[in-house]
Amino acid sequence: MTARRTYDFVIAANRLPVDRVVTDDGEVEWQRSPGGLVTAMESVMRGREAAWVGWSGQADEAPEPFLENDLLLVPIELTAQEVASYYEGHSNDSLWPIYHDVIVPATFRRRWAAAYEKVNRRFAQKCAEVAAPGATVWIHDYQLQLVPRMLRVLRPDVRIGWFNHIPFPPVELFAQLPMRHTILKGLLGADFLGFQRPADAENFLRACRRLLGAKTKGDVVDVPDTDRRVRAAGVPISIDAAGLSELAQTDGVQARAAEIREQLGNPKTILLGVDRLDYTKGIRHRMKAFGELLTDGRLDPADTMLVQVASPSRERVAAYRELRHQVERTVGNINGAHSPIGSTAVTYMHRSFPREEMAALYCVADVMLVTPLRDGMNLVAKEYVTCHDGPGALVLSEFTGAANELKQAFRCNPHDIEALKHTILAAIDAPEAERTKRMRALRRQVARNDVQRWASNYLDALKYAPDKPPA
Ligand code: GDG
Repeated sequence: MTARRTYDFVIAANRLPVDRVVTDDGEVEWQRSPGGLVTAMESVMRGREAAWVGWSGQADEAPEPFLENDLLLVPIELTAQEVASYYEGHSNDSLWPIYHDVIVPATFRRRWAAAYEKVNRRFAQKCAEVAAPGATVWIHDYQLQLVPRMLRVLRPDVRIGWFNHIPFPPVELFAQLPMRHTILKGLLGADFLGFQRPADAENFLRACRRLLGAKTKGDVVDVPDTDRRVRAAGVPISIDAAGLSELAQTDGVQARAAEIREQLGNPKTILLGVDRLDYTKGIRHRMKAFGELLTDGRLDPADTMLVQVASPSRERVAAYRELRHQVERTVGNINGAHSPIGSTAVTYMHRSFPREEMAALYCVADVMLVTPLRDGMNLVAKEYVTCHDGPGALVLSEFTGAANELKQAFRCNPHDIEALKHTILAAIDAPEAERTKRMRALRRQVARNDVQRWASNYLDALKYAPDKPPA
């Protein structure tokens, strides 16, 4: 059917923006997943012929390309073994730890690396098939770092951009990767490389100088042995602030927020954590600080409680299973030691919730705890300040990309437990006027720099990247 048509705007990401659901009568349906990337793309794809290349999330299954609201979805097939080697192995057990400060040790396996190359080639070939002459192809994230170069070889006519959702590590860590040269050369196939922070782009430029001997001038690299130049710069991602703020203000969400407060027993202070259950998110450090504040008697479990949403993530990777045990043991210990009869000091939920429920939780939280040890951006911080209308407080780790922009947050170093305790208390105890003022400034910051702005900034940077100066 549509397979032979080509498109002037192509997105490639590990996952398609849809989830497979089986209806009650056994039919397979695809539901649009509500992520921020999809929303951002909707605004830039409007009025364009666009295709999205990605994996469906099901191993050994490759549905034919299908249309979803004018967007052609092009599934990439992955075998169960490729899911284990390309995705869980090389992407999430080799690259992810290296790109996040080696919080847990990285594991390298040659067959994982080989599968990563093979799957990247499959993505590149599919992009080459669906891209129209002179198309723009926007590739996303650490799973697809070899695609830019592979695609350039197949289709030198297309404009290629890549955006990294996670940090880019300092060269001292990056250099551990057996595939380090291949990755740098792979990325240099693009015209423009976008990162969450300028510091990530600088790490990339330094790696090009040190490991490839490339020359750089400002934020532009001369690609060795070619006459090409590639720009690398920070373009911080954001959220659909207007859409989320509208959702948070609906009667349904407001009523649910009041109901949650009631169900929690109307405590004076509700602290909230929302994370994928990932060792980068600093959940254990947060729990430790909260537990000690209760033990020290500086917080009273009768009027302060912590709600922690930990959405299930990468459960087949050993480090994630271990983290789950540790977090659940800690929650059990805190609750065993401190929960009053009829309530719990920590309400822990290891499951996912609909967007409306997340918005209600953000509305009800007096203090939001965002304490990652390393995080590319952290959208949860931006979602909280957008939803919470009133005197809230955001405790934000300095090791998130978001800390670069959200200057009115209560900033913390999660490794320093004593200081973290201090910051949590400061956020709880700050005068209402100060909390209101800080939150207003934060909300304004996110509203001005929303995901639509991110996407258009990115695409402008790609259009005017140095190989092609402004007309
Ligand atoms: C990567 C980078 C970067 C979570 N639980 C539920 C749920 N969520 C939503 C949140 C938020 C998103 O998932 C998580 O985004 P984060 O940015 O916090 O973190 P990662 O998943 O690690 O994302 C990160 C991001 O890419 C974007 O570039 O910021 O640094 O690691 O939107 O709300 N949503 C729903 N139910 C849940 O239970 N509906």
